[in-house]
Amino acid sequence: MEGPLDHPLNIAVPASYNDQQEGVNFRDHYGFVFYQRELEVPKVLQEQRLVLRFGAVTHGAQVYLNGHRVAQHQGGFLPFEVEITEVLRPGKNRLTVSVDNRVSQKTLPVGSDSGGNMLGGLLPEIPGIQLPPQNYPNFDFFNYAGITRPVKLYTTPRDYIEDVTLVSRVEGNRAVVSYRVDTMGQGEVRLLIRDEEGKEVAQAVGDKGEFVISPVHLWQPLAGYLYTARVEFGEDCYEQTFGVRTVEVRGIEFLINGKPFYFKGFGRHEDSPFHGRGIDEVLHVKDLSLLCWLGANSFRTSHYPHAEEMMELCDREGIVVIDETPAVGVHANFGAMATGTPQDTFSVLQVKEPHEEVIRDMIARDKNHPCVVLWSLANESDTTTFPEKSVAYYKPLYDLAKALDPEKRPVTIVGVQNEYQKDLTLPLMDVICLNRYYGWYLYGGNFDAAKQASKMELDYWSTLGKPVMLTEYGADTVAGLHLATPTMFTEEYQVEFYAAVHEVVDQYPGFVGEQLWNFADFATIQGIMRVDGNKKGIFTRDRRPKMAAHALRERWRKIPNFYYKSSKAVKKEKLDE
Ligand code: BDP
Repeated sequence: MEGPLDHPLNIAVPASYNDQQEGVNFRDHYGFVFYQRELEVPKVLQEQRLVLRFGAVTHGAQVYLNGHRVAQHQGGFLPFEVEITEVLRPGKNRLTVSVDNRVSQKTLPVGSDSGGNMLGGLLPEIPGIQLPPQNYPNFDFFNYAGITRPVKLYTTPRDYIEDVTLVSRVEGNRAVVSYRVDTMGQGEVRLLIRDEEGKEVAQAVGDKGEFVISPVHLWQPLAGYLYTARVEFGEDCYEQTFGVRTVEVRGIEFLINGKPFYFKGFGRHEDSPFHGRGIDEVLHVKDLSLLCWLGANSFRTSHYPHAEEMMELCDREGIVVIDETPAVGVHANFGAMATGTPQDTFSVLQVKEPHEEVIRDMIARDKNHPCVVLWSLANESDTTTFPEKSVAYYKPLYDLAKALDPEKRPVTIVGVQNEYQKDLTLPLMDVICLNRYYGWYLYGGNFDAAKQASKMELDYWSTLGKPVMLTEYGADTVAGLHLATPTMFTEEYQVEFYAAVHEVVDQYPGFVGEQLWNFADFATIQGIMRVDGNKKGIFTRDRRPKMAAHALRERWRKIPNFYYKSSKAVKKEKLDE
């Protein structure tokens, strides 16, 4: 780790490396890669505390400075940092980062290095042929890897601000905001609160306490409004934005600012040509622009926490976000791990510790974002093979999320298509989130059957008296493939598929949202189930709308953000006229 790399290739950071060079061995490389660069810090900064921060390295990272390991981190979608003040040498330093893309039965997301491929099944051995070591993701997105989010070197004084937490409650037309500032060293904490126009609206002194904003301008869906808390501590200073809004589940309603909200949107992947899963801020802006064009109001960060730059943008734009952990593939009877014999997912997989850690880190990173209204503990976990074991696994995680979130937002788990009557885990959650493929994986081509099956399911879930929503439903659609009679994979079929689902869900008062699968086509592992990736996007991978995008736009622009399902919707619409 001390010397320069042999035969290095030029790779751009931040980005996934997989699509930056040609060759199967490069794209499908399995195991470690090494990044290296020189680092020199100007003398003027050397009096400060120097911190090296990685937005995300997928999935495992070891960081070396001049050959000494200074940090290691497992988990590919959340930040980590290390203070390098003491180890940095004057002049040039060599920074090396090893990146490990392997996923296993002990990692999140879950993978297998011995089983079959998620979409292709087990490979029989061929005498004399060495099958390349390969990683089998237990999830349906390409296992992009690398230093995927920005690497930053920042400075603070020796006594510094470590963390800021702000939680507000609304009382009439004012907000009471309780705050906490964690610091290292000696000094007094002072806060100055400004509104979006830069006008001072409150002040506070001390490391914890309350301040009042009166009158308050609420953060609203599609009308984000941010206050800025300027925190001063000795010579250190940090500006933390926050919004004032409330979130609550009451009976069958999901309330934002006390009003029943209706989710319109999709699951979104961080995925684009060339960048892979690497950050692309142009795409962030473009995707939110398309979201607004559609008349949508929300998305889920499927299936991992998205870049914090995106979360900040959502705060500004008022986009409502379901924030999801990378717990995808926690299912030993599905995909790469399916053997045919029912296995106990929660003893086959050893992911409890990483799961707790990722919930802790996600909430620590995202707690101050007003855009986040719901935490998703996992996507499509095995909740029904051994229902009690699933409860024993997820109930403590639910409690952990509640305990860690200073705002106590609602918590959910996104449920897989299964024998839902057996499921004991979903009913424990605040919102029932369902991924359902009636009309695609089940009853494909038969909308009557699909509608009937959906109705039976929604009848069942309605008895719980909790809000229910779809977090996935969709049909693979090849852009440009048309037929007058809708057939699977054509654009016409995708349009009819959504129309059929909507006809059903519109009948249920406790149905609080539709997030389809997926916003855009995305890359997956190769296999007979995928034609150049997953094609369930309503946009192509380069963000061209399919017919369904226009149809959804027609629908969503007519659905109000609030009161869609209550009688008040009628009154509200009349008022708007
Ligand atoms: C669901 C998964 C999602 C897949 C989708 C599909 O949550 O990651 O991409 O199905 O099959 O099972 O398209």
